[in-house]
Amino acid sequence: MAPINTSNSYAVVQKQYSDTSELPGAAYTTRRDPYPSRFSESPKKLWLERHEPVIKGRELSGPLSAAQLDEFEEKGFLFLPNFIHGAALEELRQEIRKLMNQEEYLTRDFSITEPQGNEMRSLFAVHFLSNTLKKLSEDPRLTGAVKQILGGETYIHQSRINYKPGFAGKGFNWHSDFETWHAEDGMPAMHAVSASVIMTDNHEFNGPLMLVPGSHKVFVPCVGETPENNFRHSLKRQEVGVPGEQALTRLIEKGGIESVTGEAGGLILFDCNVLHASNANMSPDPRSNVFFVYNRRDNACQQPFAAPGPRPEFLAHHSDKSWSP
Ligand code: 6CS
Ligand code: FE
Repeated sequence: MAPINTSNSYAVVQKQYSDTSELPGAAYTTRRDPYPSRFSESPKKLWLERHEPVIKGRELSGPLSAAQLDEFEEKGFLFLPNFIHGAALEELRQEIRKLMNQEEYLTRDFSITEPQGNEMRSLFAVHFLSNTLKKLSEDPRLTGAVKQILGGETYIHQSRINYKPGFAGKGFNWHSDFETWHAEDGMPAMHAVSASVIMTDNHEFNGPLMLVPGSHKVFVPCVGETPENNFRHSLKRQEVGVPGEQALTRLIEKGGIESVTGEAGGLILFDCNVLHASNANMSPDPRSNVFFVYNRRDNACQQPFAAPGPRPEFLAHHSDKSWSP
């Protein structure tokens, strides 16, 4: 295995939340962090190497072909058009409409409204709110693909519906999900994958997902300490955990930017560390998708690596614990 980077330039500027942990066992008090982030000043290196392989279950049989696994390994994502269609798609779209129209969710912390406005932007923990979505998250075509990628048993770390209403839906800044899950949720290593089923057509103008192919192969430490209760702000507009422009520029020079456009019912599988973002919805057509994040069971979250305290469970589920509103 490649050596862990312990460069002093990182150690001095990163607040060692882990060192102040009062937890018994003290496993966290001396833990080294291979993926340090949330620095108070710019780290010397633009990125660090990734330690985990991207594809860990190549030998397992499953729905993904060798060529699809190669593409995922190389680019950090894969689009499978027409994953759901016909009556099944219509049933899901109705279920999502029903969930997004639940008035009583609007005032709850697991529903996130637009930065300016009252429209629901994200609804979390949806596999616990809806049996239909739980069933979708257990679809053998999904769990089979996830197993080929991660190579072991998984649980759902996070689930959500994202919704960008026509004209009003705002975008998401560039980020790696793993950077947040590691810093704020204590996810130790890169053994997670996101599955996003697009529930509306995604086109150039309604704010489709944009990704930087190949960016998942490195870890970009970010500048900016994590404020207390950062999630209250970051889910509306992420400001910490956003890579610097120099790193972004270099990675985009190498890999470019790809947006995923396609018809409702398509599936995007993406690595937990691939850099991604999306623009505001400038069209009349709403854009929505449902996300499940699968994390390998042996990679269960610990104490956060770079945040004052853990986030609420609706953002970071425990492997063997159910959740209810
Ligand atoms: O906070 C999270 O878990 C997810 N949401 C945002 C806006 N960024 C990081 C991660 O994708
Ligand atoms: Fe994300």
